[in-house]
Amino acid sequence: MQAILGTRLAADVNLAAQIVLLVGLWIGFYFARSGQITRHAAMQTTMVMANLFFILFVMVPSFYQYVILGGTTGGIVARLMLIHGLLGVVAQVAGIYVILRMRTGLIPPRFRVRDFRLMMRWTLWLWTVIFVLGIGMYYYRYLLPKPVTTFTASLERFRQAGGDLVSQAGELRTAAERRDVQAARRAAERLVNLIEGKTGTPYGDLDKSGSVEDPGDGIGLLNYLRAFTKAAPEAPVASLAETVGGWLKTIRTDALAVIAAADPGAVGGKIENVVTLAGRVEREGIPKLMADAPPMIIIVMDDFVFTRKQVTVRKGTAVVWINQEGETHTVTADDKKFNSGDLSAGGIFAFTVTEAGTIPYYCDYHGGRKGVDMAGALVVE
Ligand code: HEM
Ligand SMILES: [Cu+2]
Repeated sequence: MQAILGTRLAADVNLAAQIVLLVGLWIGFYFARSGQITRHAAMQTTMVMANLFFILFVMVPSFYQYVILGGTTGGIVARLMLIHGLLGVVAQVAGIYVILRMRTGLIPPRFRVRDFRLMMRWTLWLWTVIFVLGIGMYYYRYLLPKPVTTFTASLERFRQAGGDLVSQAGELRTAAERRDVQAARRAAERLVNLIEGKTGTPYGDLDKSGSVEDPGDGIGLLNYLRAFTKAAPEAPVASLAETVGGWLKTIRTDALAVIAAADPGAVGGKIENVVTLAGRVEREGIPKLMADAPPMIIIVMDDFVFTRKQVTVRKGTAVVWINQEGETHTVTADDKKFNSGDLSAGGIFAFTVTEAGTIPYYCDYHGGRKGVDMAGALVVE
């Protein structure tokens, strides 16, 4: 069902061509073994020169888009591309070298490999390995079904996070009363992580306990607030989000003070402050935001996928995308109705749908139009 146009067409044509070229080279090898040298030379020359075309017009552009423009070096596809591309250049240069060596006098004597038969054999094997790596890339990009996770940043999770905030603040206070430094620091870490989310700083194993504790979904309450602000940039939502953000930042600062303190009993005032503000976020902040905000949904970008590939939304819904990983992505409509530009870790983009219909979109670096690789679709009703 996937499109036969867009980036996928180039990949499919390249794949077919590469199979032909590899088979041709092995047939050419057989010609050499059976003494048909003229045929051998003609075959290998044709295959190597034809490959130059595919390298220059399909593979280098694809590499340029994904690895260079996207700045992507992480993830299996990018790693395969790097190894494949490096070896590919070596194999292609070796192939051209052999052709020049055999057919012309252009290679100066001191650059002439003595055992060029061995070299040809090595080149053919290297080529085969590169081919297999190429198949691997094709498999990971276009064939392997990407998990459409059940993980969704949802407003329901946002609402629950208010309760998490209150219960961690409670634990913090109890721990401090018992002078339990470890428990206090653990609760403080959970508060900070809940507020920052995994793309925030600080985030992580703040109390050095050996594990990262985050009772939330990793999005971070501050990012949820930014999503609200993007979805409804006017008052009252934006100003309310700012107020709640101020409370959360104070909680974060005070929680960090608890982690740094030798005795949680010494920062009792800050802990009381955390308890008060957490209650305010839960009771006043979150419910009011949810009541005032326009209908909205959040789509997370993580692990080179839009975690909800296809979503059905009502007209008037604000769709908010959040990039939750260190790779740069874009949210680009196939028809360019919207284009986020580069979104790095924590980057947010919003678009309010106003007309019924299907809007396919993709990441400009890791996907393509018509649902290729990193891509998704909005179905507006
Ligand atoms: C002997 C040389 C080479 C052979 C036999 C070869 C073979 C292949 C094969 C079989 C594929 C899978 C089909 C596809 O996804 O398009 C592929 C893809 C690819 N190759 Fe090569 N390749 C060679 C050289 C290179 C070089 C020099 C580069 C360098 C920059 C390169 C970069 C890529 C990229 C980026 C893809 C993924 C294309 C995409 O799916 O968008 N290859 N190659
Ligand atoms: Cu991307």
